[in-house]
Formats: sequence, C-alpha cells, structure tokens
Amino acid sequence: MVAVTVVRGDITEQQVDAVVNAANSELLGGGGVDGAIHRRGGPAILAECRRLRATEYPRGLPTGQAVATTAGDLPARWVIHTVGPVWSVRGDRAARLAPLLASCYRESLRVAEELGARSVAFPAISTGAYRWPMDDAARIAVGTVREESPAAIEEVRFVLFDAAAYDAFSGRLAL
Ligand code: AR6
Repeated sequence: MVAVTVVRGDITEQQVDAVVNAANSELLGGGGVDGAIHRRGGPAILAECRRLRATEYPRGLPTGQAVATTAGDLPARWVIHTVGPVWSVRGDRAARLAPLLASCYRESLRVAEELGARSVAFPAISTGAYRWPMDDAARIAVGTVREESPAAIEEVRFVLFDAAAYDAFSGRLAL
C-alpha cells in the first residue's frame, strides 16, 4: 500500500523520482509552482514542453491530463505537468469540475507508474492562481491518492507551501 506523507516546503527541493507541476494548458511556464519549477529546473524543461506542444499537444494539454518531461536541474528525475481546473463560485459548476481535479492526481500517478517512478511529490493543485478552496482540494487530493495509487507507487508526498495548506492536508490525512 502507498505511504502518503505531508511536508511543509518547496516542491523544487524534493528528492523523489517525480515532482508534479501545477501547470496550465499552454505548458510554457507561469507563476506559483510552475514558475518555481522552470526557474530552478532550468531551460531543459521548457525545451521539452515546447516539443510536446509542437507534437502531441498543439492545442495544449487538456485540464485533468498529465504529461512528463525531464526534471532538468531539479533533484527529481522527472517533472509531471498537469492542469488543474479553475475554481468556480457557482456550486453546480464546481461540482462538475471536481472530477477534473481528482483526474490530475490519478493521471499524474498513472504517468509516474509508466515511467517507473516509485516516489511522487505533489503540490496542492489548483489552490493558488486557480483559487480552489484548500479544504476541498485536500479532500479530493488525499482521497484520490489513497484509493487510486497504482501498486508500483510506494510513496506520495504532498508538499505544502504555507501553514494553512499544511494544516488542511495533514488534517485530512489524519481522518
Ligand atoms: N512549492 C510548493 N507549493 C507551492 C510552491 C512551491 N515552490 N509555490 C506555490 N505553491 P499555483 P494553480 C503553492 O498558483 O492554483 C501558474 O501560473 C501555492 O501556495 O502554483 O494550480 C500556472 O502556470 C498553492 O497552494 O497553481 C497556471 O497558470 C499551490 O502551490 C496556474 O498558476 C498551487 O498554486 C495554476 O494555478
């Protein structure tokens, strides 16, 4: 069974096989986690993202899907890019989008397994620029990882940047 852990810290510093990037469909960088990963990982990541856009994803990576590149200069071996849904204040719309957030975790783990990764670090996808409420994001993230991690994945580490995120994820994990 997968060991799920929660740490407070920076995703770019994690010594795991794969780190997950909270990207956007363009795959060409941005702020938050995405900015930090490209800054610390160096130009090799962007070069592979550009190749992916020119080949497999000319219209961008759809929300809820995941794709891997090199991790460049990061301690990890791979970066798995996924695109979370943007939160909607309309309750019915948010309910329709929640499966896409679960899909980010499921698809990232599927890609990780295909690569041969055994340890994967996730940020709190969609909880920054995309404004998903932290408690609900933690519920979806922890539930999906616990129930749907492939057998070959030994460790999933949630890496939370601030105290509120850490509290939400560790509280959910304790349930
Ligand atoms: N390590 C771990 N967590 C971090 C780090 C870090 N270095 N930096 C920020 N966080 P966000 P999203 C937290 O905005 O909501 C980008 O511009 C942050 O506090 O990175 O999925 C992309 O290009 C928050 O809790 O991702 C997209 O356009 C969480 O990581 C868009 O933002 C996610 O925040 C994606 O938005």
